[in-house]
Amino acid sequence: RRVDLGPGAAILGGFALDQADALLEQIERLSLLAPFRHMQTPGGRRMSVAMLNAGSLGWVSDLSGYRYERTDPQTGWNWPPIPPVFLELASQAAQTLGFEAFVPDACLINRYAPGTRLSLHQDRDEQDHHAPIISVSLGLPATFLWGGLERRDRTTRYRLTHGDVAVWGGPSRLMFHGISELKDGVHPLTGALRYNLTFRKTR
Ligand code: MD3
Ligand code: FE
Repeated sequence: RRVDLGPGAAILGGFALDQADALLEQIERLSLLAPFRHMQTPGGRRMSVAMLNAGSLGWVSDLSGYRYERTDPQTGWNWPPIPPVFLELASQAAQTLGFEAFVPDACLINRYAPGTRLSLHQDRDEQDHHAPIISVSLGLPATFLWGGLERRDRTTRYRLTHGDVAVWGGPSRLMFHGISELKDGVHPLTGALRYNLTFRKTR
């Protein structure tokens, strides 16, 4: 099941189902090294999404803005490396859309509880806008909002469920997108949580 959203962008339904157990095990392990935290927006608000990073660079938000950092500001340590099972999956998904030799340097893991949302935004903190972003959804389903190149453009809703992988490349790389408030629910593998992994090449 593949849903094409536009040039360079598609949702690959269930692409990660076989690896889901292994991915969740690695998320658990990573969370012991760089705990999930609610970052602050530059405007001083606490994000409802909890985040952790793996890779040589990690996405950080605080009162001074959004950026990629080599170390965890909470501990001063480097972020943990991206687990091989993550890298293999990201590369295979990228290849499906024709992006060869995709090697991300950052993996951002978002954790959603019921009520958590991610408002409409563009991902433009990466220097390399040519490389795609790969995303993997695990646990509870979510409603994904897919807009255009302008914030005011109308949005289309898609459901992202456990095991779905999406590839965002080419002209779709800079489209506005977001996640609606997560609904209550229980997933056999994650309980009342949804996880989303994004793989990025930041430089
Ligand atoms: C379209 N994450 O981490 S995944 C993000 O489910 C983010 O946690 C959401 O948006 C989540 O930045 C949505 C789908 C997604 C991810 C990255 C994209 C769509 C994208 C980058 C460019 C265009
Ligand atoms: Fe995003």
